[in-house]
Amino acid sequence: MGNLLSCANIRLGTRISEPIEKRIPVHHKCRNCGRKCDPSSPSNECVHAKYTRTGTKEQPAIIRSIVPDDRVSWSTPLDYSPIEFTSEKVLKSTKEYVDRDPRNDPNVVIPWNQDDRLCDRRSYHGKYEVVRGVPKNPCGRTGLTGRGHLGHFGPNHAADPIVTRWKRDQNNARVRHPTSGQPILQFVCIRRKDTNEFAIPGGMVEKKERATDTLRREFHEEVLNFPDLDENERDTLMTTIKNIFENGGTRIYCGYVDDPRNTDNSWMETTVYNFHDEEAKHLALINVNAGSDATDAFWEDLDSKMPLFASHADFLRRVAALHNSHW
Ligand code: RP5
Repeated sequence: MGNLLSCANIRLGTRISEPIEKRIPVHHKCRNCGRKCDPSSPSNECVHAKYTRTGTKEQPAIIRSIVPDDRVSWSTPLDYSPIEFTSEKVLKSTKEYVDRDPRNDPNVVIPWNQDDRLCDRRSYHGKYEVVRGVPKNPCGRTGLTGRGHLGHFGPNHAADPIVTRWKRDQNNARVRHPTSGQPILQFVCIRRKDTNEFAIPGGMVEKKERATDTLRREFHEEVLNFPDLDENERDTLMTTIKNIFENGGTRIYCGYVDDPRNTDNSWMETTVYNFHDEEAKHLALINVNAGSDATDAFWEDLDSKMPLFASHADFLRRVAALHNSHW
């Protein structure tokens, strides 16, 4: 696979050298901006104030401390009292892959900024600082310290496969958008079980896994669920998908994600690839079905108006630009 990827001019693990401010326009969904921007909340607070997956029966609500837009950067002064929060699930986990807190145990030594083969702790944005024993979010304040629901301090790596095809009419002609006049792309979309939001079927890179393998595994787990197919049919489908995922794809983005789980000490980074079926010969023919982490899976038109989880709208915008499609 390495050869094929290099033929397509794709180098995995490439570090992004541009300044973060240029690459990341948002640090928004993991922050309480302090303005009254949640129309659905009776208390009129910021839509992202409540930490994700809290405020449930199992987990009382955690509200992030306020970080105004112009106080996100660590270099701007702020009278700052972030809330410390790590979920019970993370704290009690005995999995080898989930970090223990070095602040509570001097025997815990974590190889920051390194890939120790079990876990890649490098950031796509260069070396991060480690302050009082834990990493400091390179994009600034989030109003929350600890790990929240994330297993690692520092970067938690994910991979996002964007599978696309052209929207076509009964005569197989590309459908154009009535306003923009540009052809419409469709992508494989899921509805996430945890937040109920629309999303790309991505997921966490598991221990010792390469991000490129995560792309296929997650696509498989989240959208390919065919209880009605016999073993042969399923094998044929799996072989087709395996070939396409191994034969390249276009790298769209790698770096920080504006994920609602980010904290001052733990954050999401991802590798995004686009697998496009230009002629509707393989991936475009697949009927997708929700798998383990999704309540629904379907082909959806790319459109800037669609609300999506984390930075997924930004990734789709990049795909639309790549194919000159409607956005
Ligand atoms: C996002 O979280 C990434 O872009 C990826 O889609 C996702 C991975 O987390 P899980 O879906 O495994 O929760 O930041």
